[in-house]
Amino acid sequence: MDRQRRKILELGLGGMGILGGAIACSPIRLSESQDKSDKKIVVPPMKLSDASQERIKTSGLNPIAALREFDYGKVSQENGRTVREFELTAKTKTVKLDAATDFITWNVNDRVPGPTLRATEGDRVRIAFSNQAGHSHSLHFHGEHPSEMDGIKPIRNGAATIYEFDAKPYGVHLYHCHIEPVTRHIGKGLYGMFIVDPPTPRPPADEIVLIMAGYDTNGDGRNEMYAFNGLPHFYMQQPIAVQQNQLLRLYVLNMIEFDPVATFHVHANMFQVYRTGRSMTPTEETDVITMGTAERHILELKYGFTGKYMFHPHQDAIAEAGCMGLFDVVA
Ligand SMILES: [Cu+2]
Repeated sequence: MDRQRRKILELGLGGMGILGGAIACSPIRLSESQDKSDKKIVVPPMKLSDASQERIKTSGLNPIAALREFDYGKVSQENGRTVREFELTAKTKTVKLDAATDFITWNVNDRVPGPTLRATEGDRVRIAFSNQAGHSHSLHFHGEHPSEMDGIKPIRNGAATIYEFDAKPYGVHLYHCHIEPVTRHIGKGLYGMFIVDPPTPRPPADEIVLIMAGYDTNGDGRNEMYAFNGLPHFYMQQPIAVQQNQLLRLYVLNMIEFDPVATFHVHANMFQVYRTGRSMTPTEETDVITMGTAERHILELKYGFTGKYMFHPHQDAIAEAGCMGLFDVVA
């Protein structure tokens, strides 16, 4: 069995029938540090219900792929350093947030959120960005780079550009469209996570991406629906299986426009906070952390007891409108 196939099976996606084919085409990879480590990280199979499979198919959104999939780019060496090339395309796509709600997204690579890009501090990152969305867009990255790579210049529909810079500093970052009104361009889905790993890798862990976002479905400047990784209420319907007594590393990003802050809270546990992922030692232990728009953190925890545990912002109106999920801790 080849390595890619084995990874897919380890991720529990092998038996997904119609979805298996679609997901297997995308670059599902555990983090490189996990790949290289002797310590085996267990990713329990996600047994997708028929309803979940149907919802992923009809919604046009795939929160399973967003959860543990990292895009390390096409890797090469230039003058003795690692270069990672990414191809990102702005697209327009109508998705189904629930049975009654169609929503036109502006997005990257037909996904909301866009792919989670990943590099190691000091790598050269080269992003070929093309715009096929019908409107002007751009990609603005957080992190350090020269002004000409800051991604605030509109790239017209049908045009392309290259953003190139060194991946630094290590931490959890993000990218998003920076065309005005930015509230709309982010609110309609043109964003993703950008992880820069430290030169010395973090300890092995089950690594999970959770991006909170809101949807203004009627254009009134307020969000009517919210979601983790794109699809409202999905992880309540389909809990995220995690292993008991194993380090769980959450990369959490708040991309909610229109609401000034959202918190992130886990039930029945505490987590270690690595603010913006900018340290190797935690700065705080808590069970609820407040995040303004674009704030992001690494949160680490272990569940000592099996069972189902909720996670959600403690602005409960946001949670109840779709930004809520469950971990299913298994032995
Ligand atoms: Cu845009």
